[in-house]
Amino acid sequence: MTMDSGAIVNVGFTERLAQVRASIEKRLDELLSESPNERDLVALAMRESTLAPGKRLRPILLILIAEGLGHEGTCALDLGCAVELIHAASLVLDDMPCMDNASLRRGRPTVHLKFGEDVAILTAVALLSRAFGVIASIRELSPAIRIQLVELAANAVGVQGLVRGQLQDLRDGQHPRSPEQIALTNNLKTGVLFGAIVDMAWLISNSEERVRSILQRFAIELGQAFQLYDDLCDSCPDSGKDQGKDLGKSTFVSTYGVEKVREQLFTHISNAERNLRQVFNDADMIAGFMAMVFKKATIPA
Ligand code: GRG
Repeated sequence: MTMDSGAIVNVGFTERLAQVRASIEKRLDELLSESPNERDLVALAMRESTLAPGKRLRPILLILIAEGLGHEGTCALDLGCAVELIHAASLVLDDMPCMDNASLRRGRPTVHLKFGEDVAILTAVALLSRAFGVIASIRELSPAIRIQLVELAANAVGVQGLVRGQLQDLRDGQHPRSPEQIALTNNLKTGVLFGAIVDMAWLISNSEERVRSILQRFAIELGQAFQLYDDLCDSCPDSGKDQGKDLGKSTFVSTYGVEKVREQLFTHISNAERNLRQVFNDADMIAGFMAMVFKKATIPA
C-alpha cells in the first residue's frame, strides 16, 4: 500500500483504526469528566472544544508509531490524548478575534463565539495544564521518563515552538515571505508538534538513536505536508472551518498557486513515507492512515 496511490484499505486496517479512534474518544471523555455543573463554563468549553469531531491525527500517530516500535504498555493512549489537549488549546486560541477571528471549528461555533473571549482564553490555559498534568501522572512510566516527556511537550508549545510559529504567521504572514520563511513558520506551527509526538513514541519504546533521527525527518516532512494540505483546504466548503481565512496572507498557495502546492504536497508525503519505511518493516498501517488523511488532496483534480 502506498500513500500516493490513494488508500487501499483492508478490513484489518479499518477495524484497528476504528478501535484506536474509539479508545481515544473514550479516554478524552474520561480525562475531561470533571464538569460538575452547567455553570462551570470553562469545564464545559474544554469538553466541547476537545470532544468535537476532530481527526485525532496526533494521538493516532503517536499510538501507531509507539506500537510499530514495539511498545507494549498502555501509556501511548494517555500521551496521545495529552497531545490532543495541547492541540485543542492551540485551536481555541487560534480562532480568537485577535488571531484568525474564526467562527467555525470542527463544524461548530468557535469557543469565543459560544462562551465569550474570557472563557476561551481560560479554556486554552486549562487544557494546556490538563495536558501537562496527564503526562506527569502516567504511573506506568518512571519519573525520569515523565520529566523528559513533559519537557518535550513544553518545548513544542513554547516560545521556540508553536507560540513562535503562530506569532510569525500572524505578523509576517501580512507581508510577502520567501519560501524558506513560510516553510520555517509551517514547521513551527505544525511540524514541531509532530516532532514531539515521534520523540514521545521513541522515548517510551526505548528505541535506538538512529530511529529517532529518521522519525524526526518523517515529522518534518509530515508537518510540511499537513500545513500545505491545511492551506489547500482553506477554500474547501466541507472542512468544518471558515473558508477564505488565508485571503490576503502570504502562504505557499497564495504565492505559488494550487497546482504547484499539490506537487509540493506529493513530494513531502512521499518523503515522509520513505522515512517511515526506513524504520518499520511494515509501515502500511501508518502509511494507510496518512493516505486517508490526505485523501482529498491526492485525488486528481
Ligand atoms: C496554547 C498550544 C498553544 C499554542 C499557542 C495559538 C498557537 C500558539 C498556535 C496555533 C498553531 C496552529 C493553529 C497551527 C495549525 C495547526 C493545524 C494544521 C491545525 C488543524 O489541525 P487538524 O486538521 O484539526 O488536525 P482537527 O480539527 O482535525 O484536529
